[in-house]
Amino acid sequence: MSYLNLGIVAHVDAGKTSLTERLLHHAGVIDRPGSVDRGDTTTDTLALERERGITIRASVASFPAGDVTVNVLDTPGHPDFIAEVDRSLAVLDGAVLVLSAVEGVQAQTLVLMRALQRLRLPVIVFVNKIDRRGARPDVVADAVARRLSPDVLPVQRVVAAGTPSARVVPLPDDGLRAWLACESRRGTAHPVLFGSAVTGAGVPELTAALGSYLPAVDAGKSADARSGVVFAIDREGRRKRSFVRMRSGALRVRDKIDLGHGRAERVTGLSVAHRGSLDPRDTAAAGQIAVVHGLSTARVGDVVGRALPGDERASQFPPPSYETVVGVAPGDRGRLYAALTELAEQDPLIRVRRRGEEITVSLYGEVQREVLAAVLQREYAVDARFGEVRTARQERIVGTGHAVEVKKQDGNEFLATIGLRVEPVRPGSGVTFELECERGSMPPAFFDAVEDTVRRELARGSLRWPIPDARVVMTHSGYAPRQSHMHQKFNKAMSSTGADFRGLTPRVLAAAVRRAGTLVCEPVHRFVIEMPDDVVGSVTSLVGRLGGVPMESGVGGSGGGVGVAVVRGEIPAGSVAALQRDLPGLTHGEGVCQTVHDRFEPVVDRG
Ligand SMILES: Nc1nc2c(ncn2[C@@H]2O[C@H](COP(=O)(O)OP(=O)(O)OP(=O)(O)O)[C@@H](O)[C@H]2O)c(=O)[nH]1
Ligand SMILES: [Mg+2]
Repeated sequence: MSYLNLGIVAHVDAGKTSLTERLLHHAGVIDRPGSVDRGDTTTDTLALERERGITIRASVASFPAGDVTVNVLDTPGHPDFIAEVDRSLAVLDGAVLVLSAVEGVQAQTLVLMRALQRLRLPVIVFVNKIDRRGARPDVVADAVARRLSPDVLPVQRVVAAGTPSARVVPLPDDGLRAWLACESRRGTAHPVLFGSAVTGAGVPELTAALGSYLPAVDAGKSADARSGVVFAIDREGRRKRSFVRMRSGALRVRDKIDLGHGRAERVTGLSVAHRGSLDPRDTAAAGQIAVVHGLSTARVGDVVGRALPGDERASQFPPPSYETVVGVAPGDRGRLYAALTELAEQDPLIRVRRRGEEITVSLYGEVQREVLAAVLQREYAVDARFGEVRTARQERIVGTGHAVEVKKQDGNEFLATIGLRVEPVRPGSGVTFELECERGSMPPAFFDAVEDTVRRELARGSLRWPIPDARVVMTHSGYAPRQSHMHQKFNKAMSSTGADFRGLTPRVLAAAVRRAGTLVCEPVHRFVIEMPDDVVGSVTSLVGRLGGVPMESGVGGSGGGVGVAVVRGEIPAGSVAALQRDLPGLTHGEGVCQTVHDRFEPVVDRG
């Protein structure tokens, strides 16, 4: 038996969920393909997904394709839910990147393709919606080659495009297919296929292509050492479920698992994706996705068993650009914080910060805020009020700063000596923690307490804003050994505990960061605006007024329309809402603007 963990990824509304239904239907797993518009698909199961007709959480179903069992992960396309996609990417063997034959290459398509390429994942490009009026499969295939990757090769052509009878015909194989299969499995070239998730055209061909162009994992490795990774967490009722992708070895009910959070826990229940549902099992084998009960301490990214190189992978997508203050009736504040913390555990890119009475959550956008409000209300019965969405900022260390506090000196009330030096590093390189003092000078638990606190404080932004990148060096250490008065018990007042180190670290760190100096940075987005060509002048000056920089302009939209102009450039995230608001008025309602986060840059005073 072999498995293929397959991601279906695309921009919003490209047809991922509809295509997943078609694949399940073609494999005989469901009797008739469900419909997003009727709200009865296999993978959009949340009430909110069915009401809104969009995917919010990734979900898994499985179907047979030849002798391979395909676990298909249908992912959300709305950029507000990119964190879901990110987690799915960590466990894929390959992906189908879906485009619409009408809308073509979108900003989000590029973002996704770049992430897939960075991970060297094998990708099949599927141009969907060939039945829809206005479908231009050839134009879109050219745009794919031009903008996504030159290493693509269409293996079909479409007849009767743009009509309900549109279908696909294989192109003659002039010896290239074997080469393409080989390159595709290595992620270095990508076949382009066409079809329609509504009529089912091209779906049998796509199913066959999964076997030829993507690599499956052999379950034969079950005897090897166990290795798996937690890639999603959710709750069924109040019961926590961990989604684990098994890479080698096996996982069984009653196995004791140590995820590295201080205590081993027992697997109390296990299911695997089987056809359209999750089936209870005793064992999950290499290649399978297991839904595991009993791991109450599990977090996304945890390794089950043996770690492999690359497990420490960083997020493929930028952090949220926005944040908002969340308020509730005073008596509900504790419940709100608990609910948000639980949600953040399911979604590690959602950061919850609490400073005094104020609770802030980070967000990708307005839709995510609406969904969060609905989830809090329905699942936690918390009536939350959200403040204005504002730009999430970060701080960048610019110099070197050092601070030391010695135990029993200068009013240090903690039984701990800590010295920390903070240094700048290249943006994007993360936080590193190193020791310049003797490792043997203190029990390891105290060093761990300092490191954990440093990382938490920097990520939390308890100083002002989160500091994602820094080199932190511990220069001084000291503690009071475990001691007691004669014939008495262990005395906390005379001996250091972890709490002394956790208590003192924030203060030393804050002093070191203050001395190092920081720059406040704001998120900058890349934008693409399509508009009638007679308004380019007024749109570029609007962009300029909002602090943006138009960098490139040309004619023709993604499909090369007549009289359509395109302007690309960069704009501070804080100005995106104003741009979206003012664009229709300047463009006779015809301007379309897409933006994606690019990076954080020091805030410029636009006076
Ligand atoms: N004509 C036509 N419509 C399609 C096709 N595929 C999907 N649609 C329609 O496009 C809309 C979006 O389809 P979904 O399957 O929800 O798209 P999605 O990519 O899963 O959307 P998100 O999960 O929200 O990103 C629905 O109204 C579908 O009926 C197709 O091949 N042809
Ligand atoms: Mg969907």
